[in-house]
Amino acid sequence: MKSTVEKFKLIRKGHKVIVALSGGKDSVSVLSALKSFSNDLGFKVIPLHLNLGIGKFSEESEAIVKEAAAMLGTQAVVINVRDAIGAGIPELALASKRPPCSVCGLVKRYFINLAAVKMKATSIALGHHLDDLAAYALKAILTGDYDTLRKLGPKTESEEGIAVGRIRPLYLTTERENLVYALVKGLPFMRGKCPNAMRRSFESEIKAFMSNLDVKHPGVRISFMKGVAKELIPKTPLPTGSIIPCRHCGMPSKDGVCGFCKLTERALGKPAGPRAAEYVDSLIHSQ
Ligand code: Q46
Ligand code: ZN
Repeated sequence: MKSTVEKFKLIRKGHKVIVALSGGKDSVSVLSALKSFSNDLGFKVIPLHLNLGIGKFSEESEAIVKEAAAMLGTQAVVINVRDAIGAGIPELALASKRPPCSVCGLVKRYFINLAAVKMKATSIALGHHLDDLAAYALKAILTGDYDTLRKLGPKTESEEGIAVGRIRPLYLTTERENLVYALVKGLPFMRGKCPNAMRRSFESEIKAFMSNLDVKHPGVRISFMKGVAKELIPKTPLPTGSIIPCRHCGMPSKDGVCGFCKLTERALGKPAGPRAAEYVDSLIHSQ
């Protein structure tokens, strides 16, 4: 992970890096590894967790995140989505008539970015590993989805004051290596699955195909992702239209109202961006 951080210049001296922790092995390993060389490279690490309000699953995830953070000598900032806006993922999905995972993805991206902007973080570290990223990238190429492909690099750039860039320290690390790391280090991590987790069959097929290929031709996924980062992403055209601040909450939007404010207006009758911002502000000031 350290060599990936150095190779792709993901973190520099003086940076403030938020680690988005789900409680799973991947994000917990990222926190552990980044902490282990943060003094060496001179950056600061802040663990951040979102309690999504998905019953027992969310309670267990929060407890594991707190345990892992304490074991690594730090404390996690925990955003409780239900406390923040009065509804968790199940209620939002029901009221908006959208699939829980699509609502969840939007809510997670929104709160993590919001917290990172408020904390003036330099980047957000995500726990996406090589197996998933290589499968997503091949799927994007096979289906001609270049918008998605462009987002699959080792880092995305920040937009001053409204969006904090994301980094992927596990870009060249396999899921298996990551699991071994977590086990060897004795890190606590969530073993149970979210009740809403679905098997995405096409992605799983591609993932299985690529890991078989990697057994026969070791390193093929690494060279593929290095090629994606170095050759394909820089040559993929940027989308047209600019990003403008949401008129309710100031977060990024394409047309003046962000996806989170649209979703919450539909589900709760009022855009919840301003309420979320107030909650995150008071959380940060109470730390
Ligand atoms: S937490 Fe959220 Fe996942 Fe649960 S509701 Fe779906 S997206 S499955 S990673
Ligand atoms: Zn908004």
